[in-house]
Amino acid sequence: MYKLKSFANGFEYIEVQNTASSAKIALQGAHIFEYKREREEDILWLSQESDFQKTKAIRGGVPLCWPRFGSLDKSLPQHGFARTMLFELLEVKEIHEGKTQLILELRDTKESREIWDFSFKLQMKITIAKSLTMQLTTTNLDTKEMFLTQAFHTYFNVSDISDVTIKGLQNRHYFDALVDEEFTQNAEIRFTQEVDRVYQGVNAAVVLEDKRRSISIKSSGSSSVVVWNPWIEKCKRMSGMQALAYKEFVCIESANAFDDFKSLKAGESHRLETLIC
Ligand code: TA6
Repeated sequence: MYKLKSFANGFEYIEVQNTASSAKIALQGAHIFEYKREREEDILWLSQESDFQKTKAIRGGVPLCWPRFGSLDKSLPQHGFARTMLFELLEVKEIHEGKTQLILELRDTKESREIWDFSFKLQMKITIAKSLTMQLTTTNLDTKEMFLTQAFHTYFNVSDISDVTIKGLQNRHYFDALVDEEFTQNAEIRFTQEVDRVYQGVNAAVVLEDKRRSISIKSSGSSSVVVWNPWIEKCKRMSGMQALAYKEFVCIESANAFDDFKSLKAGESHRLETLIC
């Protein structure tokens, strides 16, 4: 079952409910801001300060960073512009009683071409079931080559950040954005301070272990993973975040970032895919 709904201010979203799971997806940014499996707490964290204002990025859920991850490209907003643009809902298919698939699409507009002079098609295919599958396909409809970095900037709901362990990134090199230096990850990741790292050469599932559950994040079309928690001081400076919110989430972001960028010739496509289960 699915319904197209809107908040009092006209902000539109799709509500999906099936026998295995439920979800809410904003048309703006094709932004999944709720995903729950039957009889479980939300897998995704959503800030209590989220007020769903048009053209303002939602804090939490799965923001799409596209056509840039990060803020290295000063000609574009941090994490690009897709997360604040209105996608078109092309299709909702109820594959079976426990699996619903949605396809949303964004095309270049006069506004997008003013800040990023490319014709493109960006398609987000979301499968809501006992697992959550996200497929973001970029097609270069322009005549010139397209440089692309991107990420599913997924905010995972956790019982307490101090009880979290992230496995699967041992022995991977990472760029530490806090000190602009490269390191190698030796042990499993625990949190006792701000963490903002881009792991490279990732080709296996990353596992988020929390007191109440273990979640696997497996990607294709990507070999970089971002791990971020703002910790105490940065959390206080973040927009749309309460002072103690850092305790409630960790971001594990399947990406094409840094050395894992993509270059698409005219007519070429690239798909970033992530399975959360
Ligand atoms: O993915 C980590 C990061 O780049 C952090 O440095 C922090 O800026 C976070 O994204 C949130 O960015 P946003 O633009 O959503 O406030």
